[in-house]
Amino acid sequence: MLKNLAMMIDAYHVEHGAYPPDTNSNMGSSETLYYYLCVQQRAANENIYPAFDANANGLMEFVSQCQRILLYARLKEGNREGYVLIDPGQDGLLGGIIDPQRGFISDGSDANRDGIPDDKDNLIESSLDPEVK
Ligand SMILES: [Ca+2]
Ligand SMILES: [Ca+2]
Ligand SMILES: [Ca+2]
Repeated sequence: MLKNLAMMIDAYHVEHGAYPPDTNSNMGSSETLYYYLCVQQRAANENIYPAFDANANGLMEFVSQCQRILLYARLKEGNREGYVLIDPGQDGLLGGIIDPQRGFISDGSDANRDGIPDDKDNLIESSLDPEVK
């Protein structure tokens, strides 16, 4: 479940005082997340969520049950920090953009022209810390 992965991100935040990076050299965001939660932490987090090298570049990434690559981004709004984690669903399409402050924003697009907005089947976990005074 996506929630399990979100819990791992929260645990990382508690331990490191920051959310896992969303970019690392030429890795995709899901590969970067896998790297920080699994590779760097040495197997302690294995089997929390399906991972597979779906784009065959030699680096593992978190993938949904239908083998779609997840998207992950850190958020920052003022002094509040957070993240958004997205399973693009069966269609594998995001149907919007990831705003670095507000997280996922639907654009209502229907790139696969099935009459259904592409973000309709997305699963999203998102968190933004309370304002630090
Ligand atoms: Ca990969
Ligand atoms: Ca979708
Ligand atoms: Ca669609």
